[in-house]
Amino acid sequence: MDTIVAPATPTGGAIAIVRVSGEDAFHIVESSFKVNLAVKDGKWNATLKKLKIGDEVLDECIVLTMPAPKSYTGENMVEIHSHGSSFIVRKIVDTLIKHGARAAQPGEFTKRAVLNGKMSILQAEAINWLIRSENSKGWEIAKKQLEGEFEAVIRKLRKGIIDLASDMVADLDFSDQVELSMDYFEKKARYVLGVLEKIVKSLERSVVIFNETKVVIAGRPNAGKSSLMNSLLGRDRVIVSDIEGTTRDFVSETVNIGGFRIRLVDTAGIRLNASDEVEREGIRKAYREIEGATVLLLVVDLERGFGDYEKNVLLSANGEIIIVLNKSDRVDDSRISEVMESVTTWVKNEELDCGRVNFAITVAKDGIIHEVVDKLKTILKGILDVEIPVVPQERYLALFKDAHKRAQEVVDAVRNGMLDAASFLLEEIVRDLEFVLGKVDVEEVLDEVFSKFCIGK
Ligand SMILES: Nc1nc2c(ncn2[C@@H]2O[C@H](COP(=O)(O)OP(=O)(O)OP(=O)(O)O)[C@@H](O)[C@H]2O)c(=O)[nH]1
Ligand SMILES: [Mg+2]
Repeated sequence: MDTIVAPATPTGGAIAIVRVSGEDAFHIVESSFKVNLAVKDGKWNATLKKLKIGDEVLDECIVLTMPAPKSYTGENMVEIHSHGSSFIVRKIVDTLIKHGARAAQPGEFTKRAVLNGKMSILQAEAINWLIRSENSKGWEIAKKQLEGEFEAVIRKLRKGIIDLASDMVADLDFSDQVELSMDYFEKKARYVLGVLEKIVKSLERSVVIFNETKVVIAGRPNAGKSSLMNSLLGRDRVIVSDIEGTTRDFVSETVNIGGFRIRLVDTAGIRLNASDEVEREGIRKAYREIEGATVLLLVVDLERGFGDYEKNVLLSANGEIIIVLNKSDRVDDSRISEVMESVTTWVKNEELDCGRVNFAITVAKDGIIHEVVDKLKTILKGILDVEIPVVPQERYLALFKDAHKRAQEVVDAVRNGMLDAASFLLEEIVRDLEFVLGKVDVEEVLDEVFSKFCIGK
């Protein structure tokens, strides 16, 4: 394979590292800079060397040699630690290329590590997210996947499914000697469903942990959305007025709540009979924000109560919900109970997930919003509770949702005594898991995964 080279550090640091990997790595470095690396078989070696281009010393560098197979890629590798000048780095890379190395593609070092059996595809993906992790939870998830925890879950699940499918086939083939009951099959199928459910849930949370958490404020015009936004930000960011439809487009700001970086979005008031096109467009955008919210703050004006506006919004929400009962200074306690009661009754009738609906009583205009902040913190803490450590790699997201749906179909099929259909579905799930493990369509997986890496990794 070619010998590849790339800077592994961003510009602007005190030290820069250039990586070289490939069979000829040592030789190319030696001839490029007129040095003798004195590589010892099987041993890493770090020496301080004056790197020369022609007769001139370019820089004094630490040169680290790592002979195959004891290196990151599994090939002969050299790391050159120079001073962090972009000029020096460019000179080093250019000179190596002149002497036979090739510029590396994004992720090519890690791709080689996978191809040389130094790590699995799941570990390689974990590394990419480890680099991107910005908080302790993200770091923990990526590190655990790197250590193989997620892979172990998948392998165990795969084995369980294969055993179950073969029991089903045996039952179909030797039905006169049936020994296994339908209860047995249903119990096993439910186990598969349960694990996939945990994975899907963990993935959803992982997406939030590695990205910004979006908290969207919605509600009818004049409910006090912008007042709530300003109070949460601690400053007057959005115009507040008693004219309905004051906020026409959505306004968004980043805040830190309970250690979480949050994108807070104030939307245009949902008015079903919006008077003009500008406001209607604002409302369409508001609905898109509502659908994509991790947490929805639905502001209800206690004087006006819970009506069709609010119901429409709730039906569009996919995340957690806090019903913000605002303008509590204008009503008495019995009114508050009445509105809460009507929300609860409606939620029950619609069979919305009650666990997602919380209440907070506020006076947004005076900044009395601690109940919202407390509920928000509790919900965000819950999001941190990820049972299975899995990074939010795009190729898993849809795949595990599909697999989960299939597992539900397996349970249904077993209940209807259709073991042939169930075993067929189980085989499909096994194929999905093998795709995740990189056992099938390897090239396709590698290309997708490594195109998203940075150069030098
Ligand atoms: N009494 C009382 N008035 C409030 C409260 N919160 C907001 N208001 C008032 O209600 C009016 C509307 O407030 P906004 O925050 O602009 O409402 P909005 O939901 O953003 O309205 P649009 O942008 O038009 O959709 C303003 O006059 C606020 O001062 C509250 O808790 N109590
Ligand atoms: Mg507003």
